[in-house]
Amino acid sequence: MQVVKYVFQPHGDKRGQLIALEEFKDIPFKIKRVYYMYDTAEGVVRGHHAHKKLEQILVCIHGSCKIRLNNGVEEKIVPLEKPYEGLYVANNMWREMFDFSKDAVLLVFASELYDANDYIRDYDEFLDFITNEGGDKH
Ligand code: T46
Repeated sequence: MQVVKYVFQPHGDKRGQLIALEEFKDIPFKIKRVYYMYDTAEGVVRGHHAHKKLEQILVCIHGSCKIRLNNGVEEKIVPLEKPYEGLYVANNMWREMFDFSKDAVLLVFASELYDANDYIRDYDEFLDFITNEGGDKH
């Protein structure tokens, strides 16, 4: 399983850093939605689902967290701790977010609007989906 991490180019000067992200240039899809999570309680694990269609880029713009990715065959844990790194999470990928630092802000760029029907929340159903419905394994 290939983990795709983008390293964004900061426009730094003596005032500090600035990162600008444009769709199809820095983010590999049209950005239809942006959301972020913060104030995550200690020990919390979020996610526990896959998406049928949605693609995303996750950036921990403050603090740190870890992302567990599972494509139904392999699993990888990816630490996110730099505001200039973005993790690409494809469709058909089980994800969990955990080990949030107290100050973590996890920003997400999404290729689709929110659609509750795009979620697969049961792991066995996810395995069936990628096996039977042609979900490609990344
Ligand atoms: C994902 C991971 C990385 C909305 O109303 N609109 C939205 O755009 C989103 C993302 C969520 N919500 C509502 C739905 C729930 O009532 O916010 C609540 C929390 O969402 P959820 O439990 O799905 O959050 P996570 O952290 O488990 O998952 C989220 C995204 O939903 C998901 O697409 O890939 O972050």
